[in-house]
Parts: sequence; structure tokens; C-alpha cells
Amino acid sequence: MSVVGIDVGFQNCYIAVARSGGIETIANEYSDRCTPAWVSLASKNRTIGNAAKGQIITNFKNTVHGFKKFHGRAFDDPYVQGEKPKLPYSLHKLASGNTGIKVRYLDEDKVFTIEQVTAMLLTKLKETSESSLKKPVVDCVISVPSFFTDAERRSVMDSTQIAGLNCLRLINDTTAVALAYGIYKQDLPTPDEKPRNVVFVDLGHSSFQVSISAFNKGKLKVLATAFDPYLGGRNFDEVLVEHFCEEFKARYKLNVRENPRAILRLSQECEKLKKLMSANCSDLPINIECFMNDIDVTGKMNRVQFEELCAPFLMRVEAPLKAVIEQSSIRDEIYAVEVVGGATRIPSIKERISKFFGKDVSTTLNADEAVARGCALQCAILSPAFKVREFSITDVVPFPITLRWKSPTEDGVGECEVYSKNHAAPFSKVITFHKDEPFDLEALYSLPQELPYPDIRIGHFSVQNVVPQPDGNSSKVKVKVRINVHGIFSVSSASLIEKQKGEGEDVQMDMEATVQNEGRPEDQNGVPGEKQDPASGGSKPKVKVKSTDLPILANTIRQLDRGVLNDFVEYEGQMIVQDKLEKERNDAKNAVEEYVYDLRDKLCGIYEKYTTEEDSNRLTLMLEDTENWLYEEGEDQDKQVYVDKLEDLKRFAQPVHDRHREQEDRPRAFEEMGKKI
Ligand code: ATP
Ligand code: K
Ligand code: MG
Repeated sequence: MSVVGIDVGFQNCYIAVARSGGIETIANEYSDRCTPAWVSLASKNRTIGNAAKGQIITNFKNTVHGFKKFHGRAFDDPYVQGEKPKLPYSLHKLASGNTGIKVRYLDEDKVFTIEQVTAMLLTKLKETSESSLKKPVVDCVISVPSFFTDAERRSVMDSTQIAGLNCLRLINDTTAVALAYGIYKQDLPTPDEKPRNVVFVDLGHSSFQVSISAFNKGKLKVLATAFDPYLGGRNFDEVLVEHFCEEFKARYKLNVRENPRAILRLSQECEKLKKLMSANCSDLPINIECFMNDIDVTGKMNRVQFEELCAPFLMRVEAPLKAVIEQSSIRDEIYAVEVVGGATRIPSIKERISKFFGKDVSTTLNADEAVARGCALQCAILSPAFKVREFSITDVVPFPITLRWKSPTEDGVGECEVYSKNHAAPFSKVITFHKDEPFDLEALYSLPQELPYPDIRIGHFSVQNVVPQPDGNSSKVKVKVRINVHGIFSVSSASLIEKQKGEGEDVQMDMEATVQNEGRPEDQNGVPGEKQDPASGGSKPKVKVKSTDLPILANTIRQLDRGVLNDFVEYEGQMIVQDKLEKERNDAKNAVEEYVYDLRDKLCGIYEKYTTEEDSNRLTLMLEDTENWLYEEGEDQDKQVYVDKLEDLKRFAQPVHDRHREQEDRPRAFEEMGKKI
């Protein structure tokens, strides 16, 4: 079993694995621990990660990045529409209304769903983990922003499935960080002492997340989360891009906005400049050669100017900090404020956080790797194959959830908030209904103004096979709702409760539905067991009941059809094979090229004295032919053609090799004999 944690960032992905020595962040084939969240599609293959990022200028229309927040979003969503004009690739409205990505792949126009694109990235991260661990990787834990809704989480889960991963838990970024912080701490208060409260702040490329957690020995409890889902390092890049677009227009008469390639290059340079400004106060240059129309451009900026330009974004840092404190009603007892995420390196961001809490921020965790490490730790905890310190994690519900149903009594609509904001999660509850026919439950987010997008729907759940009691009265139906370990809501089971004949009267309920907490955060395997019947409690003798499971038909918002999902699993497999074949083909071609160069070197070097002039000329000519062939007809051939070519070359050159080896071996043989004598 594999123990792998993956931080899928908007810009940067990190992988941590558990080995006998502990948790370790691993590097990819570029010796880079960061794999960029980029996917590039081309006529023969896909490139993913670092190599894809390298395609951005040459193949910008088919090089996809910045897609993380398209999960679970309608194409018509204002955020998606706002991103559309800024992207070098095209978005496409899918028949389902979801956001798709349109590219050229294998010389055809293709539309990929967001689940497929993220799956491509996950495939790459899976392969990187596999080559590091030297075994297949299936089990993993993946992080998502704490503000991800049900639709977004389900969509990410589908991606993991397409990539052949078994995600044991989708964990919130800041919760993963809290785990990475707490699990090694030896000095946490005991369970009956006052907990240690720590604030975690993560400012990434696309979003800002804050949480406050209470730690005791062996456990952490998230008290509250707050966020600005649209504040991140990218906003600062965009401010700089905007500034230099204006400047270059005035100084060089360049219309940068109309040139996607130029915008991409400028963005890259602005990001570099932004990072440099974190370490320097003085004027820093930006230089781009042959930027547009063969013009070289230059500009400069310093930190004071930068902060002035970015003031509207910098101002937004405070609100989530305030919100998290208000919700948890903890102010003075904050032990530490731990910051992670690349953009917290901006000095002004750190200052603002520090000023708000009235204490220095701590940077004891690795700003880039803490999320992935926390994921790997959670995976180790969940994996039976790995021994790790017991550590219990209780997370929170980010947005309150309401159930609604048709009701003959309450103005036609009954409703009840099943999970309040910051309710513990994972968690199961049982709701008792009195119904005489199948009924529908609609789950939705109670507070539209808090959601990152306008669609408040979660899903529709039909409780089937409900029948009246034999005496014609309504039956009692117990419905179990849950927020699972991934933070996803569902109506997980329902049962019809029948009194056994002649066992006394049921207590009349004055409300149509009553909610009963299961009283404990659910463990993952929790079966919907029947416990004490709440309606028959009190001093009355216990009523014997029979419980029949009822089927539930679930229809969740923006969910991929299961049949389609299976097709995607298969298609991802085909693309993996295609990439592998293409790699082998390229390797075979490179082998020919390398052989040509190698032999040419040797002909003028170590082989010279073993080759007749005639042979040497013959071989040189052949090498030249092969080289020309590689650039022309041989540019794009099947793997076998290159394999055959290499064989031909080798056969042709064999006599020279042989003569060389013979000459080399002869004196060595003498030496050996000499030793023996
Ligand atoms: P998200 O968490 O939003 O999904 P992510 O996890 O990919 O995004 P991070 O890797 O945490 O994001 O941070 C990347 C951001 O941090 C980028 O905007 C990057 O430019 C910025 N960044 C990194 N180093 C510095 C620095 N020294 N100064 C300023 N910004 C920096
Ligand atoms: K990251
Ligand atoms: Mg991040």
C-alpha cells in the first residue's frame, strides 16, 4: 500500500510520501519538488508539469493552466466568464452546462472536461510518486481549499478516479497544515487541559485561507475557517501586468493586450519581479528582449510602488482574519500564527497579518511543502500498512446546509438546517419524518452570500418505497444525512420504522421532522445502525420496531454521469499508452541520432588507427546520409523504422568496432598472462 499526499495547487503541486524514516517531499524527473499544474496537448502526445510549462510560448492555445477553480462550476458562472478572456486556451460549454476545455489533441479538436484535465495532472503526479517509491501508487490523500463546495469536491474525486487513484480523504489545505504542525509537537496540552489555539494562514496563487485549530495531545479540532477564494499571488501578477501594459503602450506604442504570447511572457516576468521585490526594497528592472515587433522593452519598479498599486488587494487580507476570530470567539489565547503558501512571502502581507494579531507570524513550517506533508501524514494515519502516532482530526463544515421538502403542513415547504457553519465534520445525523408516500429532499446551501459562486443547490434525494402503516397512518422514516471524510454531503440511507403488532401506541410528533445528532463525529465505516428510538423514549416501555432499508435516488449537482466517468477512465488509460508509445518512439529516434554523433567522434578519435581510409570515408558518408535523413524523411517515423535504422548502422560499423576491440583486448590479454606467470 502506498502512503502518498498530494497538494494540487492552482499553480504548484507537491508530493510527500511516507517512508520508514518519516515523511519526505519528493522530486520529479527534473529534480524539482514542485510540479507546475500545467498540461499541454499536442499532435502526438501530452506533456504534463514542467515540460508542459515549457510549451507555453510555442503551443499556448493547447497549454492548459489555471484550471483548478473550474471544478464544479457552470460555464455560465461569473468567475468562469471572468477568466475566459484572460486565458490563452479556449473554454467550452458542455452539454451538461459544465465548463469544458477545448484544445487540439492528436490533430483533432477535442473538448476535455475539467475532471479529465485534473486527472492528467494527477496521472503525472502518480507516476512521479511511483518512480520515487518504486512501486504502484493507488492510495493517497489530496488537498482541496477549505471553501470547496460539494460540487467542487465531487468533481475532484472524479478526477482521482479517472487517474486510477484511490483518494482516502480530501483534506482541507489548512487542516493538512495543522496536522503537519501538530503531530510532531511533544508539548501539546493534555486532553483535560486548555487546548492550544493556533491560527493557520495559507495565501497561494489563487486563494486565501485561514483557519483556527485547537490542539491537545493526540488531537486537533478545527474551530473555524474563513477565506477569500479570489485573493492570491496571481492578483499581484495581474496588477503588474496591467501596469506594464500601460507603460509599454505609452513608451513603445505597443498594444500588448492584443498579443497573447506577449501577455504570457510579460506575466512570467512580472511574477519574477514580484518575487524579487519580496527580498529587495530598491528599484528592480524588468527587461524583455524582442518583446513585440522586435522591440526590446524595459521597465522598473520598487516595493513602495508595488504596494501602492496593490493596495486594493492588500486591504483584503484583514477580512478573513477577522472572520475566523469572530467565529471562534477566541482572541487573546492565540499561541501562534503559522503562515504558509508562496504569496505569504510578500513582506506587506506578513506585516498585515502580524499587525492584526498583534504578534509576529511564525514560519516554522515549510511554506511550499506543508500542505503535501500534512496530506501524507493523513494518508499514513488512514493506512493500515503504516504505523504512525494516533492523531484525531475534526474538521468543520464551511457553509451551512439546509434540507427542504414538500410539506402539507408548513406552508407547503418544510425545511431544516442540518449543518450549521463550523459544525464538526465528518458527521452523521438522523432525521425522522412522518410520511405515507415516497418523498423528495432537496439539499442546498443556506447562505447564498457566503458561497464562492451563485448556485446554492447541492442535490436532490428521493426516498423511495415509503408506504403508510397498515392502519393507514403515516410511517416513521428515519433518514441519515452525513458529511463524509471528504467534506461531501449526502443523504446516505433511509429506513422505514414499523411498530411490531400490538406493541402499544407511537408518540405523536408535533413536528414533521426532527433531527437527532448521532452525537459523535462519524467514523468512516459507520453503518446506519438503529439505536434508541427517540420518539419512544421517556418512561414508557421500549417499543419493539422493525426497520426496512429504503432505496434513495440521488441526483447531485454538476455530477458526471457514472457511465461517462467510466469512459473517461478508459480514455485516460489510452492516452497514457499513447504517451508511452510516443516516448518510446522519440527514444528510438534519439538513439539513432546519438549513435551518429558517437560514431563520428570515434572515427576521428579512438577508431582512427583501426580504420582504412576507404572504410572511414564510407562510414562518414553514411553518417551524413543518416543525419540528413533524420531531418527530412526520417523526421517523423514509427519507432520500428528507427530501431531498424540503428541496427543497419551498427551492422555497417561492426567490422570497425570488432577491429578496435581486438586491438584493445590483445595487450590486455598479454598483461593478464604476465600476471599469472
Ligand atoms: P492555491 O493554494 O491558490 O491553489 P498554489 O498552492 O499553487 O495555489 P503556492 O504555491 O502556495 O500556490 O504559491 C504560489 C504563489 O506564491 C505565486 O503567486 C507565486 O508567485 C507566489 N510567490 C512565491 N514566492 C514568492 C515570493 N518570494 N514573493 C512573492 N510571491 C511569491
Ligand atoms: K502548492
Ligand atoms: Mg496551495
